[in-house]
Amino acid sequence: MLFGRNKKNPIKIADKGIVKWNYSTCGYCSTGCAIEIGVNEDGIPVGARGVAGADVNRGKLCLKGIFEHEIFESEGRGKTPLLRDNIHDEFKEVEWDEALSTMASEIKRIQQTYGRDAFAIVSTGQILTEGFYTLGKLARGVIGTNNYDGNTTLCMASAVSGYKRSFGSDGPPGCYEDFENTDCLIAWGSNLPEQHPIIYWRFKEAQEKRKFPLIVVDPRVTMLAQNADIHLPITPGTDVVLMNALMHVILAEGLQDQDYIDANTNGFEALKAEVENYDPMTAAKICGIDEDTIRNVARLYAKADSGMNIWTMGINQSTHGSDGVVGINNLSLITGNIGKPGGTSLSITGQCNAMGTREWSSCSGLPGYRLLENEQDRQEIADFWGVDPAFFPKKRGMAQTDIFPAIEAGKIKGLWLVGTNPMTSMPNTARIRKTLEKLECCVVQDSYVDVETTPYAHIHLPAAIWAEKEGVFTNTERRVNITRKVKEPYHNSKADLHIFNALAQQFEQGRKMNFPDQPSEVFEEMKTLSKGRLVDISGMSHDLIEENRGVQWPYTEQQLKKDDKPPQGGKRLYTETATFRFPDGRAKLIPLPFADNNERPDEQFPFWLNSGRLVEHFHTRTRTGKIGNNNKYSPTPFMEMNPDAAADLNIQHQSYVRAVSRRGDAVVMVMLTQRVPRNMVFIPFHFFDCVNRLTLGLLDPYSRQPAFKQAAVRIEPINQEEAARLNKANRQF
Ligand SMILES: Nc1nc2c(c(=O)[nH]1)N[C@H]1C(S)=C(S)[C@@H](COP(=O)(O)OP(=O)(O)OC[C@H]3O[C@@H](n4cnc5c(=O)[nH]c(N)nc54)[C@H](O)[C@@H]3O)O[C@H]1N2
Ligand SMILES: Nc1nc2c(c(=O)[nH]1)N[C@H]1C(S)=C(S)[C@@H](COP(=O)(O)OP(=O)(O)OC[C@H]3O[C@@H](n4cnc5c(=O)[nH]c(N)nc54)[C@H](O)[C@@H]3O)O[C@H]1N2
Ligand code: SF4
Ligand SMILES: [Mo]
Repeated sequence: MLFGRNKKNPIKIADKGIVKWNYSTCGYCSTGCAIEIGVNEDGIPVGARGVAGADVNRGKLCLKGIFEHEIFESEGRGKTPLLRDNIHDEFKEVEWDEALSTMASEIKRIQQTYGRDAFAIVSTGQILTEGFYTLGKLARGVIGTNNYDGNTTLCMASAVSGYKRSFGSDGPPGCYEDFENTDCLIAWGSNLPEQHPIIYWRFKEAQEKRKFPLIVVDPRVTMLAQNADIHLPITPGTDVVLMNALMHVILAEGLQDQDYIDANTNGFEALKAEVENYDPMTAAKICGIDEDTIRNVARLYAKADSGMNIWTMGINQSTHGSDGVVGINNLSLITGNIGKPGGTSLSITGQCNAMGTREWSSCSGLPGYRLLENEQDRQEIADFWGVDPAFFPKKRGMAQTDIFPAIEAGKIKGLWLVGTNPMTSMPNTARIRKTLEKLECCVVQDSYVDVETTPYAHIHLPAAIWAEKEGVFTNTERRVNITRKVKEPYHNSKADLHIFNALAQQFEQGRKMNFPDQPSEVFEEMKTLSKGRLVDISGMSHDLIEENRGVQWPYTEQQLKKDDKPPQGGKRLYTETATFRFPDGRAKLIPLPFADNNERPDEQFPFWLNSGRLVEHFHTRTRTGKIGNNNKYSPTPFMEMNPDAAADLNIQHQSYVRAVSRRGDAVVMVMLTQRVPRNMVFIPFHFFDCVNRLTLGLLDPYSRQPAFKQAAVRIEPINQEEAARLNKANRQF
């Protein structure tokens, strides 16, 4: 019966001696896969596997999750706190008490000399929510600086700002299950197969079962575009024009859902008047998509019973980032596609806990989506924490992208970087380098000591990584999932939560307040503060979350009492009529006139510079650069270039070139591919001293997010030996 069995040579999986599997949530992207880490009898993590019963990933993991157990002992981890007076001195190894008391006295000195806001904090989207909440309490209630923000300004700020402008609050209204219900999907500047492989799998499986069209808007032929029914290779930075043109057609042909508009929105007439200016013929000249295609897509989307829009960095990282999000929301609202199965406007988030920081870190406000500008919100939090409400600023301070220029201008003298690496991730590296050199005190709190900001640090605080600690993350679909502690922190590193608590004890006000060290106790505080808010998690507990492999918010105490098993958290927001977060419950339709304000290619710099990501790497490679099975796919900085453009310049495949912008230059290996059009090059941003030496990073006026995706460069052939030598320095593995 088992015919040919011996010929097949089945794969044998080596026995790794795993004695226990620990439940966790992947610490890379915002998909939020449930993952189990296997430890051997010595307690060493030796394997990883997806959790079958988890709704998000149903047993699957991508290339990064599969090797995630290798990060605990990876190269370059920080072992013990480091301290020095001057960035040109050697570091000395110190104990935590000395590092934190020095840090606290530096904060006090800087604040007393230059004012409270002269000490800034830039945090991340990658620590556990309990850590975020505690850092917020420390920053807002104890240190009291208003210049406190996160790297989410490089990432999700436009989505947050667009949701607030349209719906009155942040909070993505849809979920992954919408793929199983939609009749038409438009993906704007989002490359799911590489950046959210398991969300992609959820979409693909849904589409295989029930055919529906996929429309991809991206100037590059990404992996997702290769799968599209219609690919719209848009002129960079002009999505708002395409959105207006789609709405023009929808309204001109009466394809809108007028009943929904009348019952749920304000501003329809003003929107209508604006989109009248964007007939497809005029729009085509700006956005590069022909008239017929614009009309076809508008009809396909508006006539579908339910239509879904998703987007990621192709929209957010633009000078029209916030407007792009509002434009997508406008499209969804006029077709009645919010809060219904398969009809939504879903921002695909980025980092594993980009949502957690938005909800709980107090970065741009106060916990639980509360606002510094709202007196009642300030009073509630002040009472709960035991702080004088007058201590809180009355409006939010600087965003990350304004903090760096303020250092340059001498207004900010001290900076604490928590889990972010601006030397590689911010635009215009040369400027960031000079900026960091100006600081009187720079603290780097990172799981790695070889991160590119360490050379500018006076204090390095080694943080425990991911599953060396316990707590929750929130994913793209508002699902809160838990990471249990798999092992003790590496050497003398400490959990971020512990570091924040210990620093709080260095301040008189911090000693008066409650700073619990147990993540479950911190979670209880968050639950209490969430009651009655949009982000209500009062029905959840760490154990309930683990049992159910994640629970979506809102999940209230009342829902818990109903004893529904498994707990049904909030799949969708705004499911009832006029329940948006403005006083009258109506969403806003906002007209979006287009202003062409990007750096564009010209004679001197003839190529668009596009940048983004690869499936095997995560961001600045502090982690994936050390994992052989990830790094081997792309150890060398490279650039996608169109073969016709390369032929014009006599550039060969796999040769090195210099890419030059008005800011600087970068040496990269050429990869010839039709993925990019003739007037564009694409460089992944994972490499140090590479694409961000070139980027300009003009800011969106609402969100302050940089336009990483649009700049102009020229390409020059160079000496190959010299280039190869330069590039060796960038190889981490
Ligand atoms: N493997 C891996 N996965 C990740 C990450 C990672 O580093 N590695 N990072 C995570 C994070 S934090 C984030 S934010 C997400 C990002 O996820 P994505 O946004 O999907 O990834 P990117 O490659 O940055 O950009 C997506 C696309 O935007 C396109 N684009 C450029 N300009 C425009 C434009 O003007 N209009 C439109 N419509 N599109 C444009 C680019 O061509 C690119 O293909 O990925 C998350 N997942
Ligand atoms: N050109 C260009 N630039 C970009 C982008 C682009 O598309 N193009 N994308 C932007 C986007 S969307 C993002 S999100 C940013 C990302 O930019 P960054 O946030 O600067 O990049 P990461 O490498 O993720 O940095 C996270 C740091 O946290 C550390 N870390 C990991 N786990 C922990 C932990 O548990 N605790 C602590 N304390 N530290 C930890 C890591 O070692 C790493 O140094 O880059 C932005 N920059
Ligand atoms: S898709 Fe994202 S969350 Fe899932 S395993 Fe991959 S990196 Fe982790
Ligand atoms: Mo991001």
